[in-house]
Amino acid sequence: MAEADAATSAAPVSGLDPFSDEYILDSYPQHAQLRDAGPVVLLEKYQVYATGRYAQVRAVLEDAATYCSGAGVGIDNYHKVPPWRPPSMVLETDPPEHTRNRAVISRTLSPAALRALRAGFEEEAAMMVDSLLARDSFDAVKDMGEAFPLKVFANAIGIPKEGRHHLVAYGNMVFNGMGPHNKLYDQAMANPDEVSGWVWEACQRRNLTPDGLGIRIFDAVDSGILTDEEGARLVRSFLSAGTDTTAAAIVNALYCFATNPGQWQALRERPDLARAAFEEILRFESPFQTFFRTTTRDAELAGVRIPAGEKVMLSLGAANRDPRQWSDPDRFDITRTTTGHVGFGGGIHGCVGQMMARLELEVILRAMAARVSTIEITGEPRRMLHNTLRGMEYLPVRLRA
Ligand code: OVM
Repeated sequence: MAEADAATSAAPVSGLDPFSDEYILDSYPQHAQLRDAGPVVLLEKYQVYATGRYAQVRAVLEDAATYCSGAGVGIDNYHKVPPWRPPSMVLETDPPEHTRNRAVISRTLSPAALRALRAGFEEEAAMMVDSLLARDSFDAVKDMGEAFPLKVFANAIGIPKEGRHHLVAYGNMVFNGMGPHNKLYDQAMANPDEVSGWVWEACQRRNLTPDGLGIRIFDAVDSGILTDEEGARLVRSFLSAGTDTTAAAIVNALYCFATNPGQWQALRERPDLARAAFEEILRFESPFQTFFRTTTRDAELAGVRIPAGEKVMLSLGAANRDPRQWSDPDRFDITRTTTGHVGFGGGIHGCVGQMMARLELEVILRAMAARVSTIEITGEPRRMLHNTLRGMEYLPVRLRA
């Protein structure tokens, strides 16, 4: 099915640069250009293929045999450029290793394990919102987006309390590191040894609390499935994937509701919509905007030929607003059906931490819905310039009871 044949055509060439300041600061018109340029295009500047259309993004996600992850999910092809860190054992692998490693992570994030975390998360969310209500205004990026996962998620994994700010810097390296070697890449990689060193220490068995999720990974070491080094590297996946993504989601949630006050009132009236609201936030302002796959063989996507060994960029952000898939895609509506959004990716690599992310966002949205009547932006927000994540660098907010 993925074989190329004579009926296929070459990809149209596009001059768009998804990693430029202009694209990042004004993404939605640029996403439309990417989608309208064709189902698959060749990005001239980087000589990689790209799609922003929902149907093609979905098709690539669902065909891991043709579109692999083992050559990295950033723009660099690890078969040609050495990875900047030892590759992730789950994000940057293919079956059968991927299947085995993902199962180890998956077991630690069981429904029972997540249920056990809920009450503590609720308590922290209530305390956080109460203290923010007492302030005239605050920075939603630092005081909410980063503060919440650095406390509750890091506690849940069971890593040391000292130095957790390194997790934000590390996430910046991981996610900016998926983009081209531009100024954003270089800024993120400014202090690699200190940051990576701290994270690697935090992943070691001796530094994990006995009641956290991180130490459970080492059960697979004890049963001989993984080596000690592999155990630490799987714990590293929690820390890589679970901080900056969630932080961006929290900030984007605040931004969506501050700019759509009617939707905030709708959530206050029906706090049971909190989980649905989070899915719409992921669709509407997807924290994880782009990642890549690499073709394992000559492929054909919507009639366009993609040779073997090529990088294909998936714009999740563009797919989540593709008018070919969604009606009125640029409207933020917490009551819409969001089934099938690709904010968590999809296929065999679909976010393994999604139930954790949902738990964190649900408790925050519920804590706010119970206490906050209005969410106001009090100054000039600054969008985060970032190769992969969509979020804010600064978002001054006032909450009123
Ligand atoms: C990992 C990893 C890193 C970043 C993201 C991610 C979205 C996973 O190290 O496994 O999933």
